[in-house]
Amino acid sequence: MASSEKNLSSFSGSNVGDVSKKKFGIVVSEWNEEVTEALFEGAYGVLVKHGVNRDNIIRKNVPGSFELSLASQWLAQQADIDVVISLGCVIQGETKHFDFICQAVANGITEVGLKYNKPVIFGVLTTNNKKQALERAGGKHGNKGDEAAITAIKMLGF
Ligand code: DLZ
Repeated sequence: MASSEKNLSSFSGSNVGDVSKKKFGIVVSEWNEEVTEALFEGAYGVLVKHGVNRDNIIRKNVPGSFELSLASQWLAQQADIDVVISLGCVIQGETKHFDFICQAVANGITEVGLKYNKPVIFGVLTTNNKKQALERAGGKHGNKGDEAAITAIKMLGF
């Protein structure tokens, strides 16, 4: 279990290859927008910091996390896109929606990566409440958007 104060974004950004010519697709879910915008800002900032050309970062929005899989596929099937980052935030509610969406997007994103033989990064927060989500979107537990961007860069250097 993570400690209550631990920054969970403990990925190291060191020793990564040259990504200046790589093209990144980022899909952002609009549901829980405050959180997903923070995830996007984190991811974008990390990519630029590591030398990615701003023109090579293609952002697309979808209504909710359930739509991330298909939109990721639309980007992954574009030959010039090297890696896709999927960003979303699913918060536990009073219905079974949470379980269905989390499972669908995790499976869907996995399938897209395997089908197109490209990294498709799972940058989706799945939390009990909004507070936990914000803590992981630039709060005391780091930013899963940063983490997703580092993961994308690392997978390109595999
Ligand atoms: C419907 C729904 C619910 C209840 N909760 C969330 C959520 O916490 N996070 C999220 O990204 N999307 C949610 N959605 C919307 C679904 O992802 C999807 O957009 C709709 O079911 C339409 O397909």
